[in-house]
Amino acid sequence: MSTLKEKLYKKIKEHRPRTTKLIKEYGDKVIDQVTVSQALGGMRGIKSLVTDISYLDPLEGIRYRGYTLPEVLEKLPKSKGAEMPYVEGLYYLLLTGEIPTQEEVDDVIIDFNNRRTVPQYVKNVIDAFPSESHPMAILSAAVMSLERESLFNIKYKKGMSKMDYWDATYEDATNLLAKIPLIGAYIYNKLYHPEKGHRFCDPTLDLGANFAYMMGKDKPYDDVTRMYFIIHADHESGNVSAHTGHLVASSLSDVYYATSAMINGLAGPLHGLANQEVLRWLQGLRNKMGGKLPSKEELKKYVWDTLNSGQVIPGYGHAVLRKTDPRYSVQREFCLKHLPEDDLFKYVDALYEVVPDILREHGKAKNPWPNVDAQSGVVQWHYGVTQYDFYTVLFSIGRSFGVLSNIIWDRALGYSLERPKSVTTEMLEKMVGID
Ligand code: NMX
Ligand code: MLT
Repeated sequence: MSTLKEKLYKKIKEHRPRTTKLIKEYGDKVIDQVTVSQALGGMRGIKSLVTDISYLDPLEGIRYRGYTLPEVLEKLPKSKGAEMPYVEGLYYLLLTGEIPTQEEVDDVIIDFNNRRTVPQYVKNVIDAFPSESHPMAILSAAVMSLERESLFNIKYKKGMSKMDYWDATYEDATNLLAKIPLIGAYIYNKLYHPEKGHRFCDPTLDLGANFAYMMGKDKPYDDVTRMYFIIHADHESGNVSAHTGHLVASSLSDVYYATSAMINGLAGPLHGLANQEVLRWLQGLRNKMGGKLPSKEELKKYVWDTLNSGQVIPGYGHAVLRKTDPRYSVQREFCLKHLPEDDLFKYVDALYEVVPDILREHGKAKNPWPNVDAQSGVVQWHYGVTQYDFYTVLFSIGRSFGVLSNIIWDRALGYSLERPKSVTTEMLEKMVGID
């Protein structure tokens, strides 16, 4: 058993009695109530999911296992000369709640390297897609095609004990996490650089550096990759992608079904696809300006024109956050250090000066501040990943780390099949006294 798996098992055994006690002794305690607006309005804010992997405070932003993003980036081990930590170290933190030592991360890196093979049939599935297909559709299908590898399914058919579900799920999840960056790079090269062909992975490199290598990108794209995957990994459990992954896995569908479903949820423009929408919108602005930096008045007009035509401002607003997203700030810091003169970065910075006030004046969005997606495309664009359809694939790879860590813990704690109750409109009317 690997050091990570051993530590995880220890944590699982320690944690199980806490969940059992809560259900047995406090099962009837009320922790929230549901209003009509919540039932009709996307269940916003209802406390009905439990996760220990991350927590989102509306004013502070995300914490992974109690650590803020700046703390995570500072504390996790890094390779020599790197600015950003190993993604493998993040997996250790999300699963165990502990910051790993260099030795513990090295162990995870070796384990990931041993699992880094993408079967030919997955490449055939990717190659069979027409080249105009959206990379998210290809990614979802490629992950789905791997389903036949599920150890959970093989063991389930043989009559595995519930107490062992986490183990087979851990194996499936770690296999998928080791492979999904390779799948992403394969899709990128197939769609956008078929003339260059595909690179095999380099076993001497960690996940972030190997992804950069397979994408054909030089330094500091390895750090961009690490930063990108780490900041996108988790955002507690109620967001569409994390919730979809959890929901599908709750029926004991294996991690391949659950991850493919999570990818499909992330592909919507109100969720992960917003990062590509931001770039499309910024390009629209740049074209309008003929490449020059717009004045404040020109920017305001562009923002108002977008709102007045009934569209949302992509990269702004949030269902939970009520401040600037710390994921935006982490990327902004990176841009200030590495690409302060980048044109698009200047556009994004200038928009930050005008959009919040306009959204306040517009009076609809509860949160006028930028979210993660307002900055993320700019960094990719700067390093030559200008095919913005691909940005949500990068988000998906990062998000897989959080979603799969959650699903392993769901299995370990025996979380139930998810099945909330619905009512009809007529019932709702009766409940509030409408005849
Ligand atoms: N631009 C214009 N209108 C907005 C915006 C925005 N950026 N954000 C919210 N609103 C509107 C929203 O459409 C709704 O209008 P209506 O009453 O006509 O339906 C109203 O403000 C109230 O919405 P909220 O309660 O503030 O936001 P909600 O929780 O429903 O939705 C988002 C959250 C993120 C879907 C929403 O803010 C949005 O559409 N933002 C733009 C898209 C985006 O950046 N999504 C990425 C989110 C982060 N991620 O990566 O997933
Ligand atoms: C996310 O990262 O999932 C988004 O910010 C959306 C959310 O948290 O609702």
